[in-house]
Amino acid sequence: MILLYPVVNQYRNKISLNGLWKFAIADDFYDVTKPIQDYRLIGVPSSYNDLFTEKKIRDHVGTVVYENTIEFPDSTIHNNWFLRIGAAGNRCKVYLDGLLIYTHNGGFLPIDCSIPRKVTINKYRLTILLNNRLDYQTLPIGEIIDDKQIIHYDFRNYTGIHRDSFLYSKPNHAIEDIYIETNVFSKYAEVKYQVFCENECIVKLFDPNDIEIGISHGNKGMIHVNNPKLWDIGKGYLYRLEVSSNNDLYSETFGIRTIEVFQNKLLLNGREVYLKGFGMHEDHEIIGKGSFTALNIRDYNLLQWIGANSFRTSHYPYAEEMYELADRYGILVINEMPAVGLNFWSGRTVFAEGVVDNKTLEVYKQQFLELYARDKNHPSVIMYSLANEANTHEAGAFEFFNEVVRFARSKTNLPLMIVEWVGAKENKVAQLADVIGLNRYIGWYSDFGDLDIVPEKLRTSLQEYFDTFNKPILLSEFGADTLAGLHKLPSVPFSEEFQVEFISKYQEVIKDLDFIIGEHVWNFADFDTKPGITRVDGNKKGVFTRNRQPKMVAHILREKWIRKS
Ligand code: GCB
Repeated sequence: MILLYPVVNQYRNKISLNGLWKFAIADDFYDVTKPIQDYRLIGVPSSYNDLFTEKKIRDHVGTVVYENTIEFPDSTIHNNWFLRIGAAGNRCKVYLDGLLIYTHNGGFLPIDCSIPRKVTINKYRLTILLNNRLDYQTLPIGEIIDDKQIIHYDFRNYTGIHRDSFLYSKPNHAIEDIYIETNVFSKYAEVKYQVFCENECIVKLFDPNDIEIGISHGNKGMIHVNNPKLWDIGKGYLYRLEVSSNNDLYSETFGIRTIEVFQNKLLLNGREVYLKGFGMHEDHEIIGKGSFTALNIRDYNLLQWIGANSFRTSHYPYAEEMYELADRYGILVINEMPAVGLNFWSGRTVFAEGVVDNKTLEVYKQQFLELYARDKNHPSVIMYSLANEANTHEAGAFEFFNEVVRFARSKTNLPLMIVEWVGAKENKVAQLADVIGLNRYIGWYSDFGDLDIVPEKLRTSLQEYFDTFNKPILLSEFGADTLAGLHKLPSVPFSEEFQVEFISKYQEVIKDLDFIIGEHVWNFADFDTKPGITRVDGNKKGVFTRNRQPKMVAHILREKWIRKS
């Protein structure tokens, strides 16, 4: 699995495919051999759902088609060209002049495939079929019942070409992949690397000021760094390995830092760190899950303003650019797999043959491989979250998660977290994780509106987890739906005052519990969901509005979090 990000240099090129495409709702018998008929214009990147005015497009379940013409400059006839789409949901088939060249399952990880070219032709019809159906062999999982898509999680099943898309080229015998591992000692660090390339490479190391500080010959080696500048919260010190062969060049940035879980604490560079931040979503008006740098920058500026040091990519891997920004801003990222919806919120069993079973597990492993391949060198990624609110009290859950943890552990040394909703006593899997994520909504989904009950119930539920599993706990979700601008004195649920009281109550409880390694408020911003009687225009638990403006609680959090840094 190779997913180095496309770059331009003297040996490599890329051509953006962002912008106008042709689009149509299709069916499963769509004829790709003919150019698209009756199409509409569409913008990439973006979800398609909220761009048009018809419900039948917004709510379409099944296949849609995107089409574009691609053309290569004459001078590049001998290069090897590839297609890279940051993400397109959910299942994807890529055709070139009507011929299938690639299929991909997974709406949150890159589509990356080589473009077979004919010497005499330089212009091709690129057709992308996307199928947004979710079933037991997709992540998130879903069910189709009576032709209706049923999802068991709380965000929109937005569909489209969501992230930046390129054609990019690599030379023959290219530098295919670079693995970097750092070890920190008291006065120096070791930078170990492995390059995957058929040719012999030279590796140069540059410090955060871009000054060359080391060189090594060979595809596997180590470079010493004296007095390294450690990557840290708010200090996005990035080193750069410049790898070159006789016909290729690739620069990979990385940070020097350590992460470990030790005696129920999370340590960054040997120092205890308390996580302050949010579960987030990729979600905006109009563009849905489309990723845009300017909007991402706004989110990072708000994270900095409020004094957050971390976030969880709930409930799926985000666009690559988000991790690049996190590296630079010095923000800690908990990278979550799209394993959400593994819960029917009823008595029905999830972990069973024909439901979430070995086939689902294979899909999971493939997506974890892709996630790890894509994100392995980002210093901002400090932990992997393997699932959100699965039915971990079921007997079959143990077998599934045992294998998931074994597999993830065989790839990464980073701490592994599983985010839980069930109580400690019935949980069958929490002992497998290094960190337990707990989502708690006492005073909201239970004991609605009663904040007096929160201290005792919350403390008991957290303490029970710690006593049972002896693992550090991240309070990974807590929050209350809040209508921006609704003020009530005394407070009532949905008012801004209630959100302040709710969040403050939780903070008061956890401040005395030293096994709690952090607090992630649910959610960073309001976001859209499937329609439902508990959702008026989406989920309103945001500390910021969907338009990224602060609710009252944002100012309160800012005061506390900045003081606590
Ligand atoms: C949860 C889920 C999250 C929901 C949230 C809510 O426990 O993990 O996806 O959005 O609750 O607001 O209901």
